[in-house]
Amino acid sequence: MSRISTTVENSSMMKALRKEQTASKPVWLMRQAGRYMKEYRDLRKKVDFLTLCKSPELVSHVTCEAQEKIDADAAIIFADILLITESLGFNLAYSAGEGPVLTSEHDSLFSTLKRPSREQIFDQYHYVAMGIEKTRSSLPENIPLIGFAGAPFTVSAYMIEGGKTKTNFQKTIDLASKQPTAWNHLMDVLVASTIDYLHMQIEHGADVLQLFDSWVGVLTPTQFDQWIKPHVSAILNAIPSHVPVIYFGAKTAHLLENIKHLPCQAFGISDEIDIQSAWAKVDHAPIQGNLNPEILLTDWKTIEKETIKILDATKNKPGHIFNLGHGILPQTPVEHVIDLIQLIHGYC
Ligand code: 1CP
Repeated sequence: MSRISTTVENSSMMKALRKEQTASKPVWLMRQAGRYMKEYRDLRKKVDFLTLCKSPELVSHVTCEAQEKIDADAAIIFADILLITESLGFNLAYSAGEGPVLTSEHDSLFSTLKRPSREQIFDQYHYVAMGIEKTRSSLPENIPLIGFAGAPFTVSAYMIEGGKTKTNFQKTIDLASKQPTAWNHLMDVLVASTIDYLHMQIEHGADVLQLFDSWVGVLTPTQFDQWIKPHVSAILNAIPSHVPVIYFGAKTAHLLENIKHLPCQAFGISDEIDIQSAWAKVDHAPIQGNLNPEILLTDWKTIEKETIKILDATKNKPGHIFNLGHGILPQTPVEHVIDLIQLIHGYC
């Protein structure tokens, strides 16, 4: 049951993704539901992170609460890019200090890794499907719901390194460069399961998708073309054309001329490059970004100045969605986020 509502289609976010003029600039923020918000921290005192991700009622609550509180023009379903690894035989845990920790019985070449069937993905992630349905029915009709997945490189990095990298992705780069057969097998399994996972999200009400390739910026353009592009393209080509997809990676200024060839609707831009140059590098395709999240930790004058720089640089040019260059930092004052969005909406 795929769902396209005319109000969602006419929202500023969907219009920007089609490069149409909008009355005000659409804005949402990566990690807009999370630890910087008191309501979220209070809830997390009562439930652990994975239990929260697996409770459709709470997922819907957290997703909608954040969108409403900051007045964002889109909501992103509360989940995590690493949930998919549970269907690949990984034991996933989140520890307070260290972040995600992944363990499995797989050997170092992942030769025992098997592609889960489509039915298995739909069964195992039924909680994501239900979270999306509940969220879609609770959100205002004109607010698009963004579904998401991690891209194969970024997810594989956690599988190979066992969690947050301690070797600056060296183990992952070694596998890709020295064990091409194992790498391609790992990518094929991730591509197939990610396609099924995203199809499920579309069927249950996701209006837009974002593919998070957060750590791809550690690669060179040649490595990107060789190790990443075919697999990300396979995912993007499997998404029905009425669903726009945003591809995001941090610190990818040196890759934008390669990234622009991916078959997707829009590109996430991180903050190490000015938005005007980034836009030129992707031939003025729709973009999303790119305020440095650390700016939100400073004073209002600085926030205003840096925000207006981006607004001026993209003024009267359709196809820009305001966002941060990466996720909101947990120590961000929520008032700064609310004021930021008000400033963007009020800017003519
Ligand atoms: O303690 C807690 O409450 C858990 C913190 C947390 C949260 C709020 C984690 C653990 N994941 C999430 C939610 C989440 N993760 C969302 C939905 C919330 C929203 O955006 O509003 C999304 C889209 C993600 C995606 C995600 N998870 C990414 C890609 C985005 C990015 O920031 O680059 C990545 C890399 C992860 C892995 C992950 N999960 C959690 C943490 C702390 C991390 C990063 C670990 C690291 O630095 O390597």
